[in-house]
Amino acid sequence: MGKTIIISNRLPVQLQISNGSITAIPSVGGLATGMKSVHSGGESLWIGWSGLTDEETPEELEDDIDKALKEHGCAKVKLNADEIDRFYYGFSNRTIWPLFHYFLKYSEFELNYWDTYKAVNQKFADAIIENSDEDDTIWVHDYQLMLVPQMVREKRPDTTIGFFLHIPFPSFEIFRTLPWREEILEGLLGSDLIGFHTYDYERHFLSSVRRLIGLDVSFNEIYLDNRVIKVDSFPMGIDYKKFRDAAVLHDSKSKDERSDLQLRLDNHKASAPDTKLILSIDRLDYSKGIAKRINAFEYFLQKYPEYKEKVRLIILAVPSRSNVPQYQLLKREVDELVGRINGELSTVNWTPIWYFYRSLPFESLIDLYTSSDIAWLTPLRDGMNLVAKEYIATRTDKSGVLILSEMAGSAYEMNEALLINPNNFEQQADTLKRAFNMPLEEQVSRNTFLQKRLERYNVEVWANEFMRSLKEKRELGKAFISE
Ligand code: ADQ
Repeated sequence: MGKTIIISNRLPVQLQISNGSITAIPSVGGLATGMKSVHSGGESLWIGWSGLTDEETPEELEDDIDKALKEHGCAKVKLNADEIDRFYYGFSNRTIWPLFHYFLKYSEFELNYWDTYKAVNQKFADAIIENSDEDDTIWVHDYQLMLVPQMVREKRPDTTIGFFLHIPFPSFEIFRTLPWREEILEGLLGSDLIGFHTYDYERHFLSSVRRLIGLDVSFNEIYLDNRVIKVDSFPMGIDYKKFRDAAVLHDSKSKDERSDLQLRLDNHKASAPDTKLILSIDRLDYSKGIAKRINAFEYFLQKYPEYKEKVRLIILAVPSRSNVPQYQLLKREVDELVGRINGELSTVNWTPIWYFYRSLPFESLIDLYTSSDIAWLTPLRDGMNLVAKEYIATRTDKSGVLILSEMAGSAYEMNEALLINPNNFEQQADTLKRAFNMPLEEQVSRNTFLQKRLERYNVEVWANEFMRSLKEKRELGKAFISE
């Protein structure tokens, strides 16, 4: 039984160089947490980019960096600034990301980006070959590395390879516009198991495989040469206990122990008890529908002016990919919209929108989740959307209303939320009104179901289910060969 090799664009640690010494700090993101059960002890290795380009890495520290990474079970792939520019900001985030989120007009088809994407994927595949044996199990993550499975398969025909896509897989009609569509599919088909968040993404992928490369597909299996490739959906969960425990701890804090943000939120509640807080948290990304949400909020206040001074929208946007032009434009648009609406509608006692453009520490996220009466998440497309799940997990008294876009993968599992179409302002205005007036018993009843499901299908279960399915596939493959 070999070890498990995990591969993602970024490693689950952050390197910090100060005074000539290196520290590797584990990341706290969803993926890093979820993989804990898979990535533990000496049984696994995580391969990825360290976050420092070659230009930012002092040569004399290379060995120390490798040592620091090794302590966390990690090994790095070296990338220079040009590669990051064309592979990460280029093909990954200016070609694939917009296309897979149905923003066809933003998608750039640059040969230059594609060539670097191939070269960098080859670097990752080479790092896997160098660091693994034939009987290891390999799990490749996400859209930056879609060619890796096939590149590894060429050198290691019998190794077990799984791939998970964290973003949507678009419908055939969208996917077919990509000049390198066959190469991407062939890259993915190097895997034994390909996982998606939802059944629809799985269906779209199978349809593209059938129609673009004419392979035999039966139910969720693809037949290629002498191999059978399984395609399945694995909806990603959250670390439910972590959010739950943090919320319980938050509830137990005395006034002295409360953060400044929490005191401000408490003051707000105390000074205007019949006012409700609506929360939205996202990376500042055009796929998250932030600008539309602000417009919809303005529309809500026009349609139902009686809610002026009764609601406040908190927008927490974490800076993201700020050297891609569309993200800069979006930043300007959101800044202007918030400025205009606050300028036009604010009164001495009321600012309709509180806008934070920054990453906040975990404790502050908990302050916001626990203090908000409504969470309003309106992605135009979203692979899953973990914020929706995090909000529900922190509601210790089961109060709170989740308004969620039906375009988010999480909407498939969160039927008790109020599901909306983010392009329909009329529906959203009415839904906000409904949320505002929802009886507590109804909130409790809806959230009871949601919490039970989130607790059961947490991120650890997600990772274990994927690994179980991959190993099962390996055993079946062995039985098939020995027959
Ligand atoms: P993201 O697009 O990043 O992930 P999401 O699933 O919502 O989207 O995860 C965001 C994470 O960042 C959450 O855990 C949230 O708590 C955190 N976060 C957001 N704003 C923050 C802020 N200002 N400060 C600190 N933390 C903040 C991609 C896909 C998703 C998919 C995930 C996992 O786009 O669709 O759900 O991967 O597969």
